Amino acid sequence: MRIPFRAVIIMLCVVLAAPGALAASPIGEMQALGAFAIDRTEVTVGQFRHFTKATGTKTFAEKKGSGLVYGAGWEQKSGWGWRTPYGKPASDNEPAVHINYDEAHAYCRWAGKRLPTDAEWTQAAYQESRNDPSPPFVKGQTYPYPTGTSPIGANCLNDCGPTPALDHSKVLDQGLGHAPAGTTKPGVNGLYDMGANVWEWIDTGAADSANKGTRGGSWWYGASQMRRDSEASKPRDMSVVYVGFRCAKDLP
Ligand SMILES: [Ca+2]
Repeated sequence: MRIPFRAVIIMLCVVLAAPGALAASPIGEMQALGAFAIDRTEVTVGQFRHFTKATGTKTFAEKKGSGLVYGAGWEQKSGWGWRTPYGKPASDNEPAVHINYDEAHAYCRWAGKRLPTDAEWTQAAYQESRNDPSPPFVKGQTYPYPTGTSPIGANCLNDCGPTPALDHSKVLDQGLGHAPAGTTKPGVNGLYDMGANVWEWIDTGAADSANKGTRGGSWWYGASQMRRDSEASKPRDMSVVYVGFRCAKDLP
């Protein structure tokens, strides 16, 4: 079948106008939740690679040549960054980490999105809003964990049952490391890894605030960090092996 030249130009313009479309999530893009939608998975290495190529971005951790992990206090690990989270190249479906707040913010803006607010993130994580949720979830119900009534199925430290985590324990003082995005059990609102895997930057405080919020805990922590009352914040310029992000956007 021949495609008219004009149609090709129109299709090309649509793609170029929506850069986020070039970086589709591995299991479909976003979940609508009323007035906003949120990414179903943490932003991946493959998605972040599209962003760096399109914008020429070099992250703070890349410029410094190292990223942080907590061992005997904070430790700088040479050669750790979003391409090489534990010192070796990551697959495209792994969560992008060693990304600081402003870099996460810039990615979401490039993708036509933004970082979620704390209210949006917590609604998405703990309150089932789908009209026809998959069992055992019930519309309107609020859950103690993003995985539901129990933390089982998340990639956390010790409390969450079997995990699809990639085993990087040889280079860590604690824990196994992250799992590829979207490979743990889907939770409230069909979202993956809102509890644990990697902490997620959220848009909190004043625009110029030195510290920004993170939510959900990570593979380095037990299930208590996955709960709603577990609020945390970090310096906005911090690039850490267990901190990543996902994006949200307004719906018309
Ligand atoms: Ca997470």
